[in-house]
This record gives sequence, structure tokens and C-alpha cells, in this order.
Amino acid sequence: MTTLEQFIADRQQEVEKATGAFSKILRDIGLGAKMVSFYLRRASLAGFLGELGLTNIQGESVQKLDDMANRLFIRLFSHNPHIAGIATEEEAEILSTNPDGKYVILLDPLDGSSNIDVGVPVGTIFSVYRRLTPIGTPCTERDFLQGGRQQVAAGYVLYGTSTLLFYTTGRGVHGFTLEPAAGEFLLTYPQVQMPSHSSYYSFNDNQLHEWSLELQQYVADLHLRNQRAEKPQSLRYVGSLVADFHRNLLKGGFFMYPGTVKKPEGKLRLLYEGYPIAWLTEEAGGKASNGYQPLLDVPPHSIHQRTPLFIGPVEEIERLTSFLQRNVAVETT
Ligand code: AHM
Ligand code: MG
Repeated sequence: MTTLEQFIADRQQEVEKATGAFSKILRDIGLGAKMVSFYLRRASLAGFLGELGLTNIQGESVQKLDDMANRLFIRLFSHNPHIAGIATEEEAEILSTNPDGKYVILLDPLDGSSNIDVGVPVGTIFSVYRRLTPIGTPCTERDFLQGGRQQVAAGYVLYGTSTLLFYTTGRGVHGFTLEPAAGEFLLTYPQVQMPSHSSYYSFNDNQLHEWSLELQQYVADLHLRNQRAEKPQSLRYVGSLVADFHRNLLKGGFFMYPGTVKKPEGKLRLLYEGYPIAWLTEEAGGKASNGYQPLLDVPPHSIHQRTPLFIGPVEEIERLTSFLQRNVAVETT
């Protein structure tokens, strides 16, 4: 049995020259994940459910557990001397923490807020960059706006029937399962590969009438293929990105959250959700796009920027994007 700590220690040279800084960051993520997992399990009995009564920078109502997870991770990382700054989905501005730190971290502390109160899986998403500004000075937004290809680590924690931690440092995707008796994450998925065939589709179609004609045609094509297929793709949609992505990663499926005519940029955030999930997808052999270019290549201009998101097996995403780019002859029933 390999613990997360052991695995990180054995492989830290992949990211840096044995200074231990990077390992400590991943260890802190593991520690935060164990604590959030514990809070979530006690939430309904301890009165942690419901809204906090505040609205965040995204204009969304903050749940008590959103706030707890956000404060917990900020506290953990503020005490980590290797982290120069933190940006989270819940905070309006970046937080400059330790001027001597080499890295900055971005977090969606608790993703899938609408599912917290009903015991449905939620997640944490993280993304780490080496800072650009000189060590010894406060970090700036520039350190966070480097673009998806500059990530040095990215991953998520899924708080589901078990608590899982999956991450990449650019050499594939590795997955760990929390063994509650030992309080340790154990390596359970050494090298994850996304199946090349899509068996599931995951999207909320309540705005379908507001989607582009090309995307509506793709959806018609999907249903037409399903009518004819021996093994049609099945709908699975949790409404927590981490849970939907995780299922699709292991079982083969695609997820999309497109823009609409009124909100062309969609709902999900490029830095906290888009880049990390896109990198994991590519590292597992899949494809991630904003509909027109690889998601990792979409230039960042602000920390809370939103983006349309299309992620899954290469073949399905290529088909989908060729509809968006009007390269496919459309057949209708
Ligand atoms: P959140 O960060 O406020 O929790 O919102 C993000 C979530 C994703 O986890 C999920 O994919 C999406 O919102 C679901 O949105 P919708 O309810 O519109 O389908
Ligand atoms: Mg989120």
C-alpha cells in the first residue's frame, strides 16, 4: 500500500530539485481534504448546512460549508512558507501570503454548492503555478494569470461514497482513496486513462433553446445516434463538476457547460475549474475545449473569468466541436 505522502516523496524530483516545497503543498491539500471530508460527514448533525446569508464575487449565495472550506484552505496555505499567494472562487481579490514562497495556488474550495444540503457528492478543485514575480516580493495577479499550460500541478478531491484525491503533475493522472481508519490517502489508481469511447453524456439542457443552432444540431445528432446505436450513451448529470467529471474519467463520457446567447461565456470558471479539469483530461488521454480551441490555450485575462467547457473522449469532443465549427453535414430525422 502506497500512501499519498510516500508517492509524493518518491516523485517530487519530477517537479523540483528535492527542496520539499512542492511535496508540502500536496500534503497540505491532502490534509485540507481530510478535514473538509470530516466536516461534510458531520454537516447535517452539527448544523453546518444552509446559506451563510452572503453573496460572493460570483453573485452566488454562499453556503456555510463553502465558507468553512474556503477559510480552512486559506488558513492551511497561509501557514505554508512555500505558497506566495492564494486565489479562490469565493474571494474577490488574490491573497498575497508569503513573499518568500515559490508557488501560487488557485482553488474552488467546495464545488457543487447546490448539492451540499442534500448529501450529494461535492468536490474541491486545485491548481498550482510557479510564481513569475521575484521571490521576496508580494505576488501579484500576474502570477495567477499565466495560462493553463503553465500549471505545475492540478487535481480534485471528490467527497462521495468515499473521499478520492486525483492529481497530475504532467506525467499522467494518479488517484488516491481515503482510508478513514488510517486517516491516509492510499494509491488506488496509479495511472488513469479515460476510455476512448463515450458511454455517458452529462449536461444541463435547461437552456438548450438559448444555445447556438450548431450546438442544438449536435444534440439532435447525439439523440439520432443513440436511436440507432446498439449501446446508446446514457445521460448522467449530478450537477457537481467534480462528480460528473470523475465518472466520465473512469467510465468514459463527456461533459459540457456551454455558453448561451445571453451569456456566451457560460457559467464555469476558467482558472478554478476549466484549466485544472482540462489538464487532467489531456493527461488521461481525453480532450478539453472551449468549442473553438483547446481549453488550456484560452488566454486568461481576469481571475474570475468564465468559459464554455466541453470535455471528454477525443472522438466525441472532436465531433462536437466540428458541429460548432460547422464542419459536419447535419442529418436530421
Ligand atoms: P459552484 O462553483 O457555485 O458550485 O458552481 C459550479 C457547479 C458545477 O459543479 C456544476 O457542473 C455546475 O455548477 C452545475 O450548474 P447547473 O446547476 O446550472 O447545472
Ligand atoms: Mg465551482
